[in-house]
Amino acid sequence: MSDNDQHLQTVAEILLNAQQLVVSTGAGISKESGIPTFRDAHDGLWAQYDPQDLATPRAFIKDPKLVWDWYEYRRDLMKNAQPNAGHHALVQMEEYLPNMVIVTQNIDGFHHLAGSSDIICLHGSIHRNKCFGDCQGHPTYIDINTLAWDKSSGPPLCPYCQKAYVRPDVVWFEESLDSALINRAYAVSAQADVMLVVGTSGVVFPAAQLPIITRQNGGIIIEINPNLTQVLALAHRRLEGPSGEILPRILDHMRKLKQA
Ligand code: BV8
Repeated sequence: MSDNDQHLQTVAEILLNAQQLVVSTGAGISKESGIPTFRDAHDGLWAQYDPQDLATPRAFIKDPKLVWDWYEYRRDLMKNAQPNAGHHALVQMEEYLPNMVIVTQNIDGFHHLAGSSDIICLHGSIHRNKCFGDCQGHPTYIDINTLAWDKSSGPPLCPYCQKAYVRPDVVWFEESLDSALINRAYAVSAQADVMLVVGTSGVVFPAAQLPIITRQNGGIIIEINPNLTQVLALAHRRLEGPSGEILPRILDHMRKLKQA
């Protein structure tokens, strides 16, 4: 068995012994679905912008069309993409583990699409839209497919208040996360005896706090990433490479260990 295989088998053993596994995922797990990561240089028009300058309320107020078109471009990418072998491996791992929660920073909905059972989506969903003015007295989410507007002008007006624009139901920088979601993420991270950190640069808070919490409570941190990240200092073990390859190989070892 190669070193690498030995390492994967050891990780598989650690996961099989986990009483509470948390899998914290970032944009990297969707890279092999063809979705650029948050900090990849986007193609064409978007290569000139820093996503961090577009994903804020101020950017939307300043130029609603620019921000809206950026999300329409990303929605298009995601509409034509599918979960990859990494997402599917996480679904199949569930049958070997008593408790497994996925906490994702991603807004693409791929963990749901793949069939994972317990997912905390910290930053919302690009597939949902709501009123920027947060007007009340009606369902929160607005189905833009039911609206008629000049799409070349940018976002539609909220059909309820007719004052504010419709915006994506995602958490922008300088916006607070849903307290129930982040509090549950903190709680499961504190209880986790193992956390698998997959495809995140680990720079955005409060998501980046989760492996710190697990480690502070004595949990084991295992990172999967082709590159070095802020998570490195926290990781007890690191598997270098694309998650779409590594996660299915870990699953294979889990299966073999269970059959032995
Ligand atoms: C908050 C949704 C309280 C939108 C996102 C000053 C003022 C205000 C706030 C702050 C401030 N300074 C700091 C903050 C806090 C701020 C923050 O953390 N900033 C950072 C930049 C320092 N956080 C916030 O603002 C949060 N809210 O703090 O509220 C508050 C309230 C009011 C005022 C003050 C504070 C909200 C953060 C959420 C922002 N929304 N997304 C959208 O997507 O459009 S963040 C977005 O970026 C993602 O969701 C994700 O969280 C992050 C990107 O990170 P990654 O997923 O890690 O992606 P990245 O591209 O960085 O890395 C990809 C990785 O994949 C790489 O490591 C790569 O090597 C790897 N990879 C590549 N290929 C593969 C792979 N891995 C595996 N397999 C492969 N094949």
